Amino acid sequence: MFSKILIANRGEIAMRIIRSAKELGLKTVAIYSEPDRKSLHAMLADEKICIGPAKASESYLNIPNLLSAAEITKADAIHPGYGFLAENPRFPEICESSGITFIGPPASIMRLLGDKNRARQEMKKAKLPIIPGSNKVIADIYEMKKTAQKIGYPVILKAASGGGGKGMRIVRSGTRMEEQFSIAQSEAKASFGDSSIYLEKYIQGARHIEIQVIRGKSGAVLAFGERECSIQRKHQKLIEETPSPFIDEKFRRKIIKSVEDAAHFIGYQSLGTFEFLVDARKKFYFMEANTRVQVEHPITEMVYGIDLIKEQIKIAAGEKLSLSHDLRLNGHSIECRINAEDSKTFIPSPGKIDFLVLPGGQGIRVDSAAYCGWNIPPDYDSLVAKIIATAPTRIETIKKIRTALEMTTIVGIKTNIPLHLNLLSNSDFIKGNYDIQFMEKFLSKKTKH
Ligand code: MV4
Repeated sequence: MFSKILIANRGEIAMRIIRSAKELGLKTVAIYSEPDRKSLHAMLADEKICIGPAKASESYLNIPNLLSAAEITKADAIHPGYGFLAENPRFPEICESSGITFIGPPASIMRLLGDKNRARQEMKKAKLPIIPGSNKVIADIYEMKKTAQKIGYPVILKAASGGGGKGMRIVRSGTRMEEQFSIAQSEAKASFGDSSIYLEKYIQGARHIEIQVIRGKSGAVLAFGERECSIQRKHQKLIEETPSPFIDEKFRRKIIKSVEDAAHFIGYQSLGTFEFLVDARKKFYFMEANTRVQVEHPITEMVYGIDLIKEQIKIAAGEKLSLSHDLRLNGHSIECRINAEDSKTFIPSPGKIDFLVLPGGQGIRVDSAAYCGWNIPPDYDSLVAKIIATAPTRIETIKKIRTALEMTTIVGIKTNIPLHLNLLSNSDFIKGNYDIQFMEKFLSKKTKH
């Protein structure tokens, strides 16, 4: 096992990693940017090092500074968290050449899954169902028209180096295709430095679910029940729940088995997530795989009674996966992402927290790095806290999380708690009757009145 790990991240996820590291008896090193000098993650780690100014490219994304910090503190492993460098294959490569263990998959796996079109082809070989589409990058408008006609409209253009919804364009008919194609190409070039575009059939009214998987170095693999992530706005998830109200035990067993087989096939290592679309006829299609720990990982931990970060650290150290297939899904769990933003306009609301009461009690978990007096810097994402409720049934969980949100008090900044309370009282949400278009419809209804 390692003796000291450096956390190449900030905020709630840095806190989350410190907690598991401490439970494993490991020393922790926090890195922080200038505006994060008084951040909780820097205060609670055993050691801390300032790695640069506010600008992420000069601090949290600065690989030479991160590696110097690891060398100075003699850390033997680095945990990247999510965002920042978590899915940049250069990072594990450079860690490895410096003799520091990267807590995550090897660079080769990151490269494979980072190329969304390559990942598609590979998953097809691994027998996962993929969405009908082009089997390679689209060379020109002629090829795009031909492929679109073959699979039928609507189609969706995706950036090969994209992911997370950035640079996607839905094309509903064959008109103005030249324009759509060139916009998609230039957006992809601007966002990812790669203009490669591929095409898929657009699945309407789908649900977005994902499967957590973990695979050790010796090949032991374990996948978990789905997280339902369809409640999102502009590709930012707002509420996640597990199990999905849309999915039954038979379907669950099948998709879990498919992911375990696929993870095996590609020789996956570490913790990862496979994203799927599920259409109205309950057919599932692989979309992409993420090679990091995700924001919403706690709901899986709650219903399975496990600690995913501890397992991720242990297998990175070469230990055997200690989890086994007799884990049982227990109850229901919902996460609300509390952001520092206006509940109606979504405009970010950084600033000082003047008063703070976070909820607690049986079945309530709060993952946060916020404290009374903390000044949320405007430089990073607006996540203030994740409030997670767990109870035996879905309806009890909804009631529990509503109560928790009502008892939360955050003064000084605006938050999206009012929006969450509205969503959690919506009759379609309560019925489990929603898909990826839900938020758009929900928000347009509210502004009409
Ligand atoms: C799709 C899709 C429908 N059909 N692909 C979004 C995130 C990225 N992983 C891929 N995403 C999607 N891919 C096909 N062929 C729907 C989504 C999607 C989505 C699209 C528009 C608006 C919101 C969305 C939310 C989740 C998924």
